[in-house]
Amino acid sequence: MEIHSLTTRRKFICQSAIAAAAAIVPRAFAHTVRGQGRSAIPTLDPNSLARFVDPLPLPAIAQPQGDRAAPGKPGERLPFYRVPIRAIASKLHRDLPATPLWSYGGSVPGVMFETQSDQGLLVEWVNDLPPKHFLPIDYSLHGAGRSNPEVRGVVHLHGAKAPPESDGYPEDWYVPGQSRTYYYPNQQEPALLWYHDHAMGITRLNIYAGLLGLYVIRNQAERELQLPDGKYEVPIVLFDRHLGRDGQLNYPASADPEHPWMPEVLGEVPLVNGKIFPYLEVEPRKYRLRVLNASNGRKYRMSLPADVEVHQIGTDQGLLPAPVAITHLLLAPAERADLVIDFAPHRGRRILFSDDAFTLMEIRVSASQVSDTSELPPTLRPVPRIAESAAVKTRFVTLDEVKKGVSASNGMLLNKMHWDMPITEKPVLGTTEIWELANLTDDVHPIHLHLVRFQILDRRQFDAFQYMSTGTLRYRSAATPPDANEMGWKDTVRVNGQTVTRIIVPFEGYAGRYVWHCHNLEHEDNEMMRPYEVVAAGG
Ligand SMILES: [Cu+2]
Repeated sequence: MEIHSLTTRRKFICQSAIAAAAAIVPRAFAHTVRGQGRSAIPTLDPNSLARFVDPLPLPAIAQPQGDRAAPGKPGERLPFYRVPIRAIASKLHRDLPATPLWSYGGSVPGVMFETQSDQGLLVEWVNDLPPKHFLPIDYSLHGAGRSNPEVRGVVHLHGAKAPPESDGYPEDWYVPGQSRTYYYPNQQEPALLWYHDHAMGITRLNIYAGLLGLYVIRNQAERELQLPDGKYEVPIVLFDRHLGRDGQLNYPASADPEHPWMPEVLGEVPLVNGKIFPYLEVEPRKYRLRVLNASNGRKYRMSLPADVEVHQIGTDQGLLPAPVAITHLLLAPAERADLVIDFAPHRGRRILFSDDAFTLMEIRVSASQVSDTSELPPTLRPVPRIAESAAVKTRFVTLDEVKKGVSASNGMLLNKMHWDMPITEKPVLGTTEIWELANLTDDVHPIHLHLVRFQILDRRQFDAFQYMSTGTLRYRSAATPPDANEMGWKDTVRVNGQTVTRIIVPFEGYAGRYVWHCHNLEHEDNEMMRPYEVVAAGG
């Protein structure tokens, strides 16, 4: 038994060494990782697979099943969708057997919603999952105890301004055989949103299993820009996984069977829209690529060859004020980027779409002559900067790494507070606040607030050690403004290690209870998530 576990541990050390060469790996990673349950299956080395043999799959567009009365407005009818959440098997690569996954609507990424600003819709999310989970639950995590049913889920539409009862509160999970109908008013500007599971304590496992999909909001003003559309607009969903050579999902576990939680999960297999090393055939003209990082913990730093011009036109919550020429694209988990790339100068060429760690996809530009009436306009939409003086309150909140009990694994907290402690963040509906996110750790944490969109004010390094030992905040640098491609509306912000990142947030939409959290899913599941409550003015 001991020999067995040593062998498996060595195997995973090799994996993490591969990952370490390519990406940021936390200190705890290398010496605590081992497989769980499936340790007899050798790990798949993606370099053993043929490259670019599968076309890039595109998710099917969700179709409404008639209409239903709008909540609270019986005279108004809204499109009604029903999405089954169920186990599927999907081929991730031509030469691998099909992989068991969990899916929204039959594919991973799931069925894709296309809708318009101010066109509300209803979705019945139907839990048809099997009764047993196939990934290793850590029963010691808050909300994941053995008294709960193993399989449970709740859907959150990331980036949506949705009423609290339709936001997918982590404790609002439900079990196989049940469904919930959520109302998405879409009273917000065009953006690429995404929906995913948010069940307390097992979100990382449910999303890893495949519970994620895209949701696009459009409007007339955006159509008038004549950006590339139709088949010239391509969604790109990135995530990474550990796979066995049999193509099955592996989720790593710590060496402590009572506390299998891992602080960070970086798979060695990159997937684009659910395929390993796919290819995308394009015409020599402009394309719009809408990129989502749906990984549990991996940050991507993507690039194309230096002579291929890339303009970023949008971020999490829609268009930037103007296109920004970029050479690299940094995306942390849950961030989105809207890109325009003109392939006209690259007729007949094969172009690699890469990350610092991986080759992701091959883009094949046809040799044909085509006409292109789409535009890359010099300006996109106004994004007025919110004046700091508009804020009625400034909150200083910390991002913390803590030792939890006797477990060797560290936990992550916000403001040193656990999930079930009293709510401390209670912004007033209709007011604007500045949140100073002080990261006391060395790692980047992508922080996401539900319900709202915000702007990044600046980032500033500080002495985290001095702050922790004396409570004094001493800055080490001048404040730096956000990157040019972060100057739009955001809903997720990279908070770098030992840095205070300031965001300015108008709390608009609905009063009620929401959450804010780190979007590294391993952190989120180990309590780097807190409820917050938007309170009605005068309430
Ligand atoms: Cu985090």
